[in-house]
Amino acid sequence: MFILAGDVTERLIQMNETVGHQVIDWIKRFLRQCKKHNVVAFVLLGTPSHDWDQTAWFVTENQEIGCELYYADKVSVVRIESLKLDILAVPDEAYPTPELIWEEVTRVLINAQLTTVHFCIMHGFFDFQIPPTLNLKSHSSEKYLNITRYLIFIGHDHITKVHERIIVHGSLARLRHGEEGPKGFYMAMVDRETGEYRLQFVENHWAKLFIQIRLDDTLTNEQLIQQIKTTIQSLPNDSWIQLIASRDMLHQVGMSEWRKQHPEFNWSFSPTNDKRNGAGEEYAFKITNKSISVKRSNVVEQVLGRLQEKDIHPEVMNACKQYLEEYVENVRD
Ligand SMILES: [Mn+2]
Repeated sequence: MFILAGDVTERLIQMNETVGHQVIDWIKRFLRQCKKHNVVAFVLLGTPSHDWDQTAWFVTENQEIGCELYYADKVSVVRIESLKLDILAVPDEAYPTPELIWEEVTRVLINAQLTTVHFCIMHGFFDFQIPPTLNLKSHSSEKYLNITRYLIFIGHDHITKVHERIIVHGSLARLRHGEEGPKGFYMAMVDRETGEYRLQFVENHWAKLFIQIRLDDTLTNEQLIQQIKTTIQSLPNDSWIQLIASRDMLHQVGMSEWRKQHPEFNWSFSPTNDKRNGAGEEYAFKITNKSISVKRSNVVEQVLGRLQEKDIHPEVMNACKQYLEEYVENVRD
């Protein structure tokens, strides 16, 4: 089975963009390879502001290709008959809090008449992934481990971590500074009798490099320039380099000169008093903007949610709900 645990794309893609064509072409090639090698494909919806439901392209493209594809865009138990596996799928932000998501998990397990599943495929953060100082809400690793016979795969975090039987696979490529760890994917082999498993991390050696250079303030100007030159000399083109130092030092080493002399790299300069430095880990968690895509399945809930904030009489609300539902049912796509 080949698992894509959410965030296949990182933004909304317009149909007239070249990258849009490339993504659809990639999806087709991926599905054809799965079909050819008789591999089950499992695709989970990730963060709404990254995937924007574009992952549904897999389903549309697969209508002609016909590989064994499972697409999960809600909290659900997915039964894979060909492999005799029960999978719990948990997309990102399926409900406003991890507690409500867990309630839904218990509900879908009861409906499926199950107390455990073989694997969980999830998107979001577990408790052990969040720095304790941040006090952010997250999935309980204990609860999910208790209902999982084999392994849990969770997407969202760019950096890979393994905690007990939970595999945070991380991203395939590097996306920003402060995340210099290896990027790639995992191969997992599970003995279905004993539950014993073997994990192999396959590093993507083509992942673009993001290198931070902290300038040592005890060095002379010439030594600093030498420090930068030594670090960048073996880097592949199109690497991202960030110099971190006080504003004065950054001026001394000549920011625009580096850009001019080495246009093969992407340069950025970060003064040490910039809050984003040194707190890279915390910064990564402070994304509070929420994006949603309005669609037939959620438009009533979204409009009523807005109206509820406006202190409208319950009878009027009920009438609105009824009219909206009727309208959505009758309107054409
Ligand atoms: Mn995500």
